[in-house]
Amino acid sequence: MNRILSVVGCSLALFATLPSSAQISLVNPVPHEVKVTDAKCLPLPKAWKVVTTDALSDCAAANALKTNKVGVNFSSSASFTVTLGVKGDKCVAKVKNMIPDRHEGYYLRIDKKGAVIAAADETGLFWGVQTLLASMAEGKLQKAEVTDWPDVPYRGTVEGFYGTPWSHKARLSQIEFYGRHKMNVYIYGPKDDPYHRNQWREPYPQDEAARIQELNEHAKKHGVKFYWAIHPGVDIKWTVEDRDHLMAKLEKMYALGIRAFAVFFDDIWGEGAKADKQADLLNYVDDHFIAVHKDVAPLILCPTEYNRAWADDSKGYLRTLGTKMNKDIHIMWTGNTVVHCIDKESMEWINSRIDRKAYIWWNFPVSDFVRDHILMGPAYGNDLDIADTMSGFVSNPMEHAETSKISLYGIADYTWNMQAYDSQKDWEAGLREVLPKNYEALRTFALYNKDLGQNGHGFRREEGDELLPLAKRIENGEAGALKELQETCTRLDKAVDALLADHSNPELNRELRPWLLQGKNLAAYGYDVACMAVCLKEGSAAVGGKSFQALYDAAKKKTLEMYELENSDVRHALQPGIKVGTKVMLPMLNKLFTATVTAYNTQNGTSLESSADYNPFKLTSDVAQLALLPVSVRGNDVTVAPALEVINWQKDGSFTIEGDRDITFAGMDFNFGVPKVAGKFRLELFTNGAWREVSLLHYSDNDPVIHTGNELGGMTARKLRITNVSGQDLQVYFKHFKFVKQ
Ligand code: LOG
Repeated sequence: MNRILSVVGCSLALFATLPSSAQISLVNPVPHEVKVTDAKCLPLPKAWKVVTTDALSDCAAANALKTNKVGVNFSSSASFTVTLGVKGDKCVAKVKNMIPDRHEGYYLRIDKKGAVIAAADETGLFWGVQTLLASMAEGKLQKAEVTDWPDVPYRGTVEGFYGTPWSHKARLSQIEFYGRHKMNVYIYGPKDDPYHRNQWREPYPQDEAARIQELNEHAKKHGVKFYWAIHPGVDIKWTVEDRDHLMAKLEKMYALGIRAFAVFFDDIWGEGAKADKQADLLNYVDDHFIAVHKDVAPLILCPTEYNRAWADDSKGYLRTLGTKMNKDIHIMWTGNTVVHCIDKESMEWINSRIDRKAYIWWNFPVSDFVRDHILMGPAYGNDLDIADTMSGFVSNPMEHAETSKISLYGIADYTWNMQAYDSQKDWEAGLREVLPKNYEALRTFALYNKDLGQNGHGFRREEGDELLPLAKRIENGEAGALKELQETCTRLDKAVDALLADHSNPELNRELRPWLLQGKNLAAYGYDVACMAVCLKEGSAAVGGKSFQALYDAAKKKTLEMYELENSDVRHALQPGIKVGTKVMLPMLNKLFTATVTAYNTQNGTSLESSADYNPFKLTSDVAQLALLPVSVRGNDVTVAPALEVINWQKDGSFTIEGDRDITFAGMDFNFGVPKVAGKFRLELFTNGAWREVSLLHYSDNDPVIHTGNELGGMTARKLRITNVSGQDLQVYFKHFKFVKQ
């Protein structure tokens, strides 16, 4: 009996309840229209052959079938045929009316004898093959018809973060992952590749050029377009000479085979930030490079005012780009602020100014401004009815490439089929994809690694909501709550052990390691605190063989170990710490610790220290962008994490760092990214009840590093303060700030 289950319009929730469509539900992104033509699955064919045109015989789609990982051999004598064709090809003439009239659209029919994939273009054909292969991942053949297309024309990532650029191996793996999940864009623009930004005029050394060439070739095989981005704004002069430098560099990249380009002007100010000059340059490149070569994708610009908070309508930067710059050039946009979710109203706002559909640069899961966190949560929060308002949507991921795949999995789905997007379901599936062997453990650990913590961009994520009822029950002293807390900690501890021991995805293991070690500390601390509370509540002399005092000592030791781990070599040099579970779990434990110790002190007349937090340095500032920067310590070095964007440091604005005890200074240096600014700031130390000024200087006229006068060495003070005394609002960077204790 042939049962026809028609599921049109991508309702995956419905799918999930239908075991018969289980194979198609393995496909990510969710296809738009699916008709399961037989509930029963068949075994996979042992072999298949490809029927196609000469022109397509060596295309990416055909090759993906040949090199498939689902275990089907490729043989010209196989009876199972996969027919591939694009619009107009004879071999798919019979189904030509089924091809969706959309870029990259495809129609796929799978039946007993074979599969037919008919697509609008070659990329669509590749996506059709991906759907076929994904549906076969569990070794079963599901008879079905799929009609599918992407909602957003350009989907993928921009490697656009500060910090260690991805390794070559990581990039190869990313590109393969994008292809599998129908993302068609990878924009190469790591801030810390010198040939992208600081030395943009210079050509790549040979070995690096060869790697870029390999990435580009690899991308072609995976349905992905490799965009190379240049970032000339820091020091560009609007001269013919510099324009020619830029053109020469692009030509060099063209010669390597690159056929897609972007020009970035983010995070700069001054001369490079002028809209009319940027528009002139981009138009020149468009007319004399893109148009001449004919086989190059439309240009992409990342503007200087790339978010609404920075856009000054009265100066008209965006409107100048909108009117002056050729309409085929895309303009990137991060939303209402640097890090923000995207909504309809803000899309209308920007589109009306730039006179085209904005190309979204979504700053998630990027963590370069909160390097103490690793972001393993779902990709949620963007409106689901804005597909038609944008030309592209790319995510800026973390420097932790493998871990980023958890949220990229969802972003692929969101951009392909927005209305059907279910971030939670995709989160689960994404976790499963990166670590199938230990998915449960990864999920447990990820629950504590979703939020970014306090940050200058004010972007926060849900974390630990599932713990809130428990927190309430603990507060109310309800029966069983402490036991549940112990179990929660044990679960976290076991998950961490399982992940530390799992090397099935070595990159993931390497990236997560600092946070896993911290997760282990957190679990141990939580368990001790729970036992302390049990001990107090039950009035027992000991819990688990340990007295209250012993448990207290153990918990205190753990907080110190957490702090030490944060400041050890496990962490990356620029990373301010290693944070896990900071939104709900740690505050809940700290609160319980303090309450328990306070009650114990009252009962027993003791005076055990009841505060849980351990951080010897505190930073305060009335400069908004500095106020939330974390301070970290390694050995004698005390460092404030750098800020990445331009800092608007108002007149008389200052920041202060205060220690929990006196600090004896050995030295200090800092870098505000520009020379000749030492005289515009005043450094003071608070010593013997008064502020004392310390002189500041540069060693030379073009040295951006600010050094302190000799009088600093040996001075002892509780706090230091730096103030903008120039009498004007200043724009500077906050690249580096460090002092050294004796
Ligand atoms: C940078 C980007 C960085 C991100 C998050 C854009 C367009 N530029 O503030 O390189 O990764 O924010 O820190 C940015 O977002 N500047």
